[in-house]
Amino acid sequence: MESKVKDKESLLRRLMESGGEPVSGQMLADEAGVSRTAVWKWVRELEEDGYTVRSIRKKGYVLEASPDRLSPALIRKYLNDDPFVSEIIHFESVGSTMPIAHREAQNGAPNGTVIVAEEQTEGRGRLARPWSSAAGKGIWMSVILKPDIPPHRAPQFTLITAVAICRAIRETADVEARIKWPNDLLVGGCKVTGILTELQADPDRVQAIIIGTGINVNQEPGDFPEELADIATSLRIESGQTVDRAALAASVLRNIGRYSSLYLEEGFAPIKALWEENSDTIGRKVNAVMMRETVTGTAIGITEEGVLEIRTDDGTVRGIYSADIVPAE
Ligand code: BTX
Repeated sequence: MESKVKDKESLLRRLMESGGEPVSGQMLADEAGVSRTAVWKWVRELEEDGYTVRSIRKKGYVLEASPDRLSPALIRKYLNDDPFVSEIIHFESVGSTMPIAHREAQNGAPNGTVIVAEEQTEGRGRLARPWSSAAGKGIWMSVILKPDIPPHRAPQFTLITAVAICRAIRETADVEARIKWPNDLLVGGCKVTGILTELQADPDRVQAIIIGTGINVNQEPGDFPEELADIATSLRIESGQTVDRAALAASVLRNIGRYSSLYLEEGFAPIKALWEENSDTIGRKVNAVMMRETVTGTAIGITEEGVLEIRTDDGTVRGIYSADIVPAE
């Protein structure tokens, strides 16, 4: 189905959908109910954004090249009518996409609203740790979900997202990422993705879950700050190839939609199975480092609540709700 032209973004989508065939300026103007000059102005704006649009006399406009950007039109092209995403809000540079998503959710943004930025200047992880979010190199994105569930089930969405991103990375970049409980994806022991789940809730009902995903995509080794050099990696470093960020973002969103629906229809069991299949933690001897104590033992699985179970040397099984997991040997 062709999208209706009404602004610069929808014009871009239409040019993308035409598959290299010229689209007549008059037709675009008629459809949008604006003058041909207004259409030409949108084209000029696209060129200022880095797109190459050729104007062929008597035939119309052709999109010849797109910049490496997470533009909503490009992500939508790859989403290919997938029903999950409702709106994509794109920024060049923000402090963090999280507070923007919180505000949008409070103001009534629907399930499937996405906030994405080329760069974050104050990206953050858990416990207010900084998250390095270099311009044009990764996917710095917050997704608003509004499932009808009680608040205690919200942490399961971190696990749903981890499974979704693993699959998206496999599909788009042909890289095998493993999940480190609860919220990191690793390749070769280095962190390629972090997930931050935040909640807006009444005592018995979730208002909104905000899922922040930070995926290192096209960084090269020297692009990471020194303190991350030994612990972070990117899909480009691992695969040796530049990865199309918009295609990956679309795949992440499609899979978050798919696994959220699976979870809401069938419960946590299928997610648990997928999570354990992709886990880097299960079966390993680990230290679970918490504020007040460290539990050492073998990680044996996760519960329905997403709690990590560790069997200690004396055979006791301990449930871990929140901790940093480090290898014990
Ligand atoms: P986390 O607390 O598990 O991880 C934060 C830690 O990860 C930092 O202390 C640092 O050691 C390391 N780190 C920082 N930046 C990177 C990076 N780019 N790659 C690998 N390791 C890094 C993880 O928290 C959750 C991160 C969520 C980020 C998303 S991006 C979109 C959204 N907006 C926002 O501000 N945060 C989320």
